[in-house]
Amino acid sequence: MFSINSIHSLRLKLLAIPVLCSFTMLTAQASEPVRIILDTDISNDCDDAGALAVLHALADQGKAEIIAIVTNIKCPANASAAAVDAINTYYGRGNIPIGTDKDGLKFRTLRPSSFTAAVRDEFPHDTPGDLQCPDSIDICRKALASQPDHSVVYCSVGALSNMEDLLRSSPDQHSPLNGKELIRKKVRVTVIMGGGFPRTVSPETNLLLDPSAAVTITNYWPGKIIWQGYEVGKAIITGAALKKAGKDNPVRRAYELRPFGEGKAIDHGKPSHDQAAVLLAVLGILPEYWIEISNGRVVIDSDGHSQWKAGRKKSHRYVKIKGSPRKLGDLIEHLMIQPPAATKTF
Ligand SMILES: [Ca+2]
Ligand SMILES: [Ca+2]
Repeated sequence: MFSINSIHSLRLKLLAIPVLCSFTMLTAQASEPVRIILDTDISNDCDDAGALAVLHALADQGKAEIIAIVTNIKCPANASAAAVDAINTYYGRGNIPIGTDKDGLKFRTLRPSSFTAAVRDEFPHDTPGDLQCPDSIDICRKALASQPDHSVVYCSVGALSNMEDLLRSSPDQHSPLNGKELIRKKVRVTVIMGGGFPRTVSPETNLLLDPSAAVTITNYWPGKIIWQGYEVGKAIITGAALKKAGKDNPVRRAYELRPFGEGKAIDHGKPSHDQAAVLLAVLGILPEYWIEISNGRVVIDSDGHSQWKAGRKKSHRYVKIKGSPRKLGDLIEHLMIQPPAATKTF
């Protein structure tokens, strides 16, 4: 026999089941790692190496899954992909697909990197020279095609050349979709470290490396883009904490070798453009760290100048740091010096 009270209680329990189920589903969704493609110009600056350290630490926490890494620079030492693989291998993820842009930045002569060749030569990996690696676009298309719809975060921390080539790519063995269709179907959000906001006086490096690609991306890349201007990373100084990291850490080595100011980047740290972009890509625009500016769009001119135009229809946003940049700096350094969770795999 059920009393009125027990029937009422049973009804409440039955009502609670779907609520519990949907909460569990939400929790499962929230804890799913962010599938990320990193597009890096690792060669000149070592914040790209720092960004890889942050990304691997977030992957160790189960927050990110690195599905591919592509480089967008013609590293004079031909060693950008090998340096990336040495870092991946250190963190136990030496089998992440890596692609290179064969004609990357053909318009500019770049200085030799202070660290890519050393990282290639001093640390274990199994990647050949950049010219022998698979092409960035092939790697990107394959990675995107293999992922669930609207699941990938594309994070760019260098020139936008690969993005332009991907956008203009044709159907291939990986997907019957063209580049724009494939991006629209698979990419959930794009994070771009580039430009400066609300406007730049002189062009920012990543846009200046390939201004026509930057113009194309800002006009035609589909979906939501979070822009992070140079003023953000410039305010966040990190890297000195790598003195506490092991000597077998290739990211520490990059900071030991890369000149900054009077000495090296590891002495007192340096700006953290690329690490900040990776944080945004994996953790999103967390309100304790960021102010989000929306309801407008980014406009880039052919000289590489950028500005924010309010009130224009486009799924663009840009971010400003909320409060002290040190909060972000502490989080980045904490992640940069985490030892790998896994053992080395090639
Ligand atoms: Ca490898
Ligand atoms: Ca970079």
